[in-house]
Amino acid sequence: MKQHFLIAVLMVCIWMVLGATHVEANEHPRATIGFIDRDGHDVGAGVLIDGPHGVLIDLDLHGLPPGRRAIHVHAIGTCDDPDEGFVASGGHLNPEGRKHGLMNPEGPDNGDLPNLIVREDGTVQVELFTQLVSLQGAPGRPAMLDYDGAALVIHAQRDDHYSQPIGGAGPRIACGVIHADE
Ligand SMILES: [Cu+2]
Repeated sequence: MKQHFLIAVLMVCIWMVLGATHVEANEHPRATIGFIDRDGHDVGAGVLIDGPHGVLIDLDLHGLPPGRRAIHVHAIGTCDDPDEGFVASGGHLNPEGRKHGLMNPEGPDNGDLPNLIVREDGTVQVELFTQLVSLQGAPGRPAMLDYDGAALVIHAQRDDHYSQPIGGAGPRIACGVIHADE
């Protein structure tokens, strides 16, 4: 019995050491993103850093209409169709088919984020944080960088964080593909 206990303790120790090494090796996976508008013009860039509890999204944007604008994680990493309004980026990253809305009792979907607040000069610098997704995959946080990637999409209107399917966010006005850092 005592031997079993010691073996169990040893296994926990090995697991802790291996676990710690694993965390260190994967510490803070990063990705970058560059946005274009419907004319294909550059409207800024950002960095995504995946920490132990969620993803920090650091954005520095320009050329956007002032006011509150919705931004979401869309399921497909494609912004090749500005003329068509970035529909190729698909719907929100939402593998479990949850309702949209950070404030919806049946939500949120995994792509939901707070609104951007764009200044009068069309710029916005912001750090967003989401615990609903990961870059490469984490428990309870689906991967943005899966086989078809993901995009951040900015909409023409604000997100009311409640109504379906996208909180009244309106057309897509800017899009950026998330690229893993090598
Ligand atoms: Cu969206």
